[in-house]
Amino acid sequence: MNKNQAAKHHQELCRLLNYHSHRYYVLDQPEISDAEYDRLFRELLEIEKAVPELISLDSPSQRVGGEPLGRFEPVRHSEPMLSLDNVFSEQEIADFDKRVKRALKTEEEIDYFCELKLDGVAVELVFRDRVLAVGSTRGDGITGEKITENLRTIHQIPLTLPESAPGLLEVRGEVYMDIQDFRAMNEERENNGEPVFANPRNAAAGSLRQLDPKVTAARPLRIFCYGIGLANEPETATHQQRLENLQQWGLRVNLDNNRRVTGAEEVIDFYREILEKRDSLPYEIDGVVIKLNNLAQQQEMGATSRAPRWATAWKFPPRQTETVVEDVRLQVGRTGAITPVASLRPVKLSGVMVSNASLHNWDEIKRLGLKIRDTVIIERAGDVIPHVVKVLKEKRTGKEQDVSFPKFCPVCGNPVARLEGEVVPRCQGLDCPAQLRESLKHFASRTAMDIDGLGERYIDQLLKLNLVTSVADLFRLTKEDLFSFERMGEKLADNLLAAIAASKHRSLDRFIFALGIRHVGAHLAKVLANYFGSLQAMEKASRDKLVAIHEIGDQVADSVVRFFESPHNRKILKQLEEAGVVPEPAETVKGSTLAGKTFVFTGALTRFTRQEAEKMVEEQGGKAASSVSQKTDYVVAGEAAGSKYQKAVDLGVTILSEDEFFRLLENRGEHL
Ligand code: 3BD
Repeated sequence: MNKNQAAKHHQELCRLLNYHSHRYYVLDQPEISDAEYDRLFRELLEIEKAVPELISLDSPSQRVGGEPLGRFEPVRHSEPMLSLDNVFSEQEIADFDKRVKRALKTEEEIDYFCELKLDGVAVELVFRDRVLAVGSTRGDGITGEKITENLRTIHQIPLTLPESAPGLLEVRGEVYMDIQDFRAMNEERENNGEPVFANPRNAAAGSLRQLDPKVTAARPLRIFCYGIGLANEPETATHQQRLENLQQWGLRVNLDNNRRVTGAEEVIDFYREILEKRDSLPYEIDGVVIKLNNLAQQQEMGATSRAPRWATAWKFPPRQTETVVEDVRLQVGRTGAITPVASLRPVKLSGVMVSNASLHNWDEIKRLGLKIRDTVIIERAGDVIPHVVKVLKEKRTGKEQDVSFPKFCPVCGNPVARLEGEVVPRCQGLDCPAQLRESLKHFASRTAMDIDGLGERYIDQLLKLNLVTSVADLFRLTKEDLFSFERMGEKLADNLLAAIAASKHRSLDRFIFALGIRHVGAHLAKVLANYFGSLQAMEKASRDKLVAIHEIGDQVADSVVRFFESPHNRKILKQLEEAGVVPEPAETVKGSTLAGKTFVFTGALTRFTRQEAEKMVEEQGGKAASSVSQKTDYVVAGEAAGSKYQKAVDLGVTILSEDEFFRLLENRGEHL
């Protein structure tokens, strides 16, 4: 290939990769497989290696993160990034609406554009000649910090804009992290002994403030754009149209949630609707932003030096507040795990009274340095019950008491043990009523056996009346049994019995999940059900057989084996079977993530034997072959790979390291 051809090919690859990256990261509608994307990406890297002058600022290869910076340079925004005024009530929004009408000298209802107020980090992206040239933080609104390299690692930010976009475009947006991604990242940090971030916003801010872009590249950052700075904008009448333009040019805007409304009443409807939806959104928001939709009207109202007069934020009630820990109670879970829960002096938090906060575990108490009677900050994030964020040690009076580690189960009085390698103490009582209560709750829950109507209230009555000693007893209940409940009628009893009977033939994965085997959540229950097909097959599996299954590790395998070894559990399984609880067998489907792909392994693998690796490929629908040919899709090269490696290079077959191979297997939906 001569240089000219190489340049052309390079340009085409950039175009293709940018197109597919946008489909995948922004539209969430990929058209090609990860492997195919990866192949294109590798081709790009190869060309750039051969002809380095082709490496342009907007090449997809430049996302990965270049050399670490010494410091962040200041950049002045060509137009200040203003602040937002705040309102906190319906009255204040009505006042805002009146001010707008007065300023515009109109009595007609105003068109507003209502947006979610993302709780992230405000940034600006400067596109010159349709190429991302500078990216910066908001800073004080006048001057921010140049974090171009870090922003480039965010796949939802385009590196180039299409021909239709203006030559100069400064885009403003909010970089944020999804709550799920944030939790997963914190979990991993905790496992690695690294400090955790307090909330998604801090995590996003911390990730953008990395001098090494490679660190930022590994963080799950996202962006929503909400406005522009200096730009050669085409004729545009409304804010809504502006956002639609941004979307057309490949920028990510939140048009699914944001919308145009007419008049203050509808603004209030929007606010209430979003407040209601707040806990089911994948990201944190701290309110809504109300903007005049008509751009001419925006002009007319203008801005102070601090904030536009044509917009306001309407903040939600805070999710953090201060209160006092009055006591620390002990809660016993279905596996006997004893977790501490803080009893709080009741306070209002995001609009509801709360009197409990989760403390997760005993290490958490140590980490927080928490004592009983401490003044603390609690926070409610997502749908979980509030947790203690911080102890305000400066508010101590000397009357605080240490929280003591439990020696006996608070419910059954049996001794508590903290097993090796575990952070949680557990009640050792097999007949602990608290464990039984929690097992029943779990068994009947929607994601397990889904026994409609069998909630906490009835479970407590069943236990109080001594009607059940295990989950198997549920299937022996009679109508007479139920009539001894408080407020139980004919119809209710029939319904409950019918719901219990209906659960007898749930799918195998639900049943496995319902058993409450330690470390086997809904997902792994599916993996096991699909692999074994029946409980009988799973019961017989050895530890070795279990760990050979993709996604099943030592801990899970041990736990499964231990579960089936327990005479107590065996007895209950037998009783369940006798009561007619026979789950639908699962089809032992193999994964299809590697369907049609042929792998050849060469060199020494460090994590698995070659047989095991080949088996994993087959489990995912792929084929393992022994020699490299045109038909080979991947060569996985371990240490000291030899002639097969060379052959793969010669034939242009994709070569994976062991790590890359495992990532491909895990198929986390990311490109390698
Ligand atoms: C959002 C200003 C205007 C362009 C000024 C109207 C203050 C952070 O989702 N619109 C949004 C969001 C933030 C906005 C504007 N629209 N300004 C907006 C915003 N949908 N979060 N902000 N900002 C962005 C800020 N940031 C840090 C410190 C002080 N102020």
